[in-house]
Amino acid sequence: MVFPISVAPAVSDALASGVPVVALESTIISHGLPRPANLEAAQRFEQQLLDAGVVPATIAVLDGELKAGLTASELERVASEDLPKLSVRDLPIALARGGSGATTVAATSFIADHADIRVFATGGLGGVHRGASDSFDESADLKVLSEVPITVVSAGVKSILDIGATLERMESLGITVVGYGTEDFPSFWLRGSGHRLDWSVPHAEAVASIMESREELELCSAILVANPLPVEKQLDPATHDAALQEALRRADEKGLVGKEVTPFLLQTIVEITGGESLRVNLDIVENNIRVAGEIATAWARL
Ligand code: PSU
Ligand code: MN
Repeated sequence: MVFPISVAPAVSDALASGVPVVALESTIISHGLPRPANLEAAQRFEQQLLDAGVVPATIAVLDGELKAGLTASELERVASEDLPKLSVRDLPIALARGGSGATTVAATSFIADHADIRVFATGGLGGVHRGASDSFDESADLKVLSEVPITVVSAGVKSILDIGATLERMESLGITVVGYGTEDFPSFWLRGSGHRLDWSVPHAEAVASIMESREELELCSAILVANPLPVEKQLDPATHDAALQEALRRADEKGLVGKEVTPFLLQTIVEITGGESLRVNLDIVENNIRVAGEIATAWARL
């Protein structure tokens, strides 16, 4: 049986000829950013890579097909249709029904790996939620990153999560974590979290050599490049703390569970900060795409 994936010609040509490629996820477009700013942002993310000589591969499921690389009209669909959020466990259902959906970090990594794409830029990863010792709410992103040899650039994880527990789980799961020019694990809207990392790398070439070593060792776990925003671009810490407390309170009040939790918290924080968190969010993705582009370029050279 052939693996049911449709790789865009620009992406497969690039991979075949050693041109750098970076995967992008679609849940951030469909569930993480409000309309209509989301379409503009999705187009900008792709353009930013193209400007750096890197081929973008936005990943989604459309009409029962796993897609790596979208056409302009497919990207519009992802931004404008009400698509379900798909993790890896949802993919067989979407395929069997001929359905469509936006892919999380977990599902995007899985699909990117099958398309032979090695570098992936996102905003923030999923992780262990606060109160997980009772709720067991831990994102499938972590489990999948323990199984897929991809390099994902993220601004750490959001403070909606239990960051310490998330780092502990990444250690147990064998996910390699490096700070990009920092030893303080970023907390998405804020440059740091106070959680120290064991390793940091100074530039993209250093990440590419770690990727090479991972191959030599035949490890199939992910490398997480934790890339913080410059301090002058971070969200004001007082605004951040107040919005976070209020969002967690509202989620608790609603008794949310399962895959609704993360999008609800993210949306509520945008509301409470009057869009300020959104501006920071866009800067973060742009910053991660820049670094992912540099890593993919260094990797293509090796
Ligand atoms: N965290 C963020 N921004 C996001 C997400 C998480 O800071 O957009 C999205 C990503 O697609 C991630 C998913 O893979 O939510 C994780 O959801 P869950 O916690 O339900 O696994
Ligand atoms: Mn969850």
